[in-house]
Amino acid sequence: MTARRPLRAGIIGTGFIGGIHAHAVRASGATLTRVADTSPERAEEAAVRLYADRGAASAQELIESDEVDVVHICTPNHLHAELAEQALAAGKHVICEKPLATTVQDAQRLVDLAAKTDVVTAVPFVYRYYPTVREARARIAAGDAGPLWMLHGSYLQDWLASEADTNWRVDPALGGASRAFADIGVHWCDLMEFTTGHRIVRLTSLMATAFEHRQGGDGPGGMAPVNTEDGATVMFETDRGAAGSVVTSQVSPGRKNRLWFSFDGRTASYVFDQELPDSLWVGGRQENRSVMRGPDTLSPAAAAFATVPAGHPQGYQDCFNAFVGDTYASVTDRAREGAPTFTDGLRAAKITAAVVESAASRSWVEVAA
Ligand code: SOE
Repeated sequence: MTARRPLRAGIIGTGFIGGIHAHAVRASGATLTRVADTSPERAEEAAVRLYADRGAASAQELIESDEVDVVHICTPNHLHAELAEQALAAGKHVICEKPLATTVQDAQRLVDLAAKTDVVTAVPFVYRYYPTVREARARIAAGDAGPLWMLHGSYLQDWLASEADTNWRVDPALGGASRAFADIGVHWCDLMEFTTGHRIVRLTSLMATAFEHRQGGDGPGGMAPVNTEDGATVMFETDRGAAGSVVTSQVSPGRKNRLWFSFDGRTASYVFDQELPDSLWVGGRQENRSVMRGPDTLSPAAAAFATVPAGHPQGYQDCFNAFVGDTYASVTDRAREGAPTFTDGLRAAKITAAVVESAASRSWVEVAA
């Protein structure tokens, strides 16, 4: 058997998330040949920091490079659609950070363009890769809980819990019309739809801000008005007749990255907590159980995602590595069931648009199919 040439990856945008992608590229056996940032100098600095072969002078140079097979887009949100379109036009496989696009129209255009090619597309809904999430999914698919009727949870963070905290995501021109929901609420909705098989058909939402101003503007005291939500609550109905709700917030002091769900059926409920991801809580009328992650505790579909021995924490970077590994396997081998694609990015854009519309109109809104 002859060894295959490793895939060659290029990463555009080398901040926090670009670094996570770089680790995942290497963990998946690929070579990081190029990185690009806002200037050639920053790209060269990032190439050293992220162990890339070299910096590209621009995003366009990276996309057109003969030494890049897969383009990872890790820039601020407003650049995603344009760069993804250029990468597709250049015949490259594309992993684009979420949101795939800041409008449904742009996300739809990307899905349509990708459908005309044979490249692989992906959006990092990486929480799908926790073995305990897969365990809940397997048990729900097997009907262990009976019909699910109540789907609820939250996704809470605190990295913006001070008016001194700011970020490009706060500015709608860079981040899009929604901030907290588009950044983290979409993860929860993706996880819910992926794990349960239910689809949100209509919803009503409320958006709120904890801070009217944050630092970093030209106003008095260097402050800028805040025009995106610090948090959103969403109540919804699904195509299979369940009710549900999710609270998302980036100003919940003490909550670092608490993506939590409870999916409740008549005979069991399944609870997952991203800050304690090595166990799945299974609620029952007579007794509750905590299923630990391990090769002999999970069903085969979930055990396949347990990459370190039981009792050794498996976390966020491991999920990212598994996601990138799955995406690369789709390039070299065959499409993997459960790997999130541009179609899932479009789905998130549709739900986000409905959340924004509902909050503005204070009414129930149908989610586009
Ligand atoms: C910031 O809120 C962030 O990095 C998100 O952008 C990621 O998608 C999430 O996984 C962790 O938090």
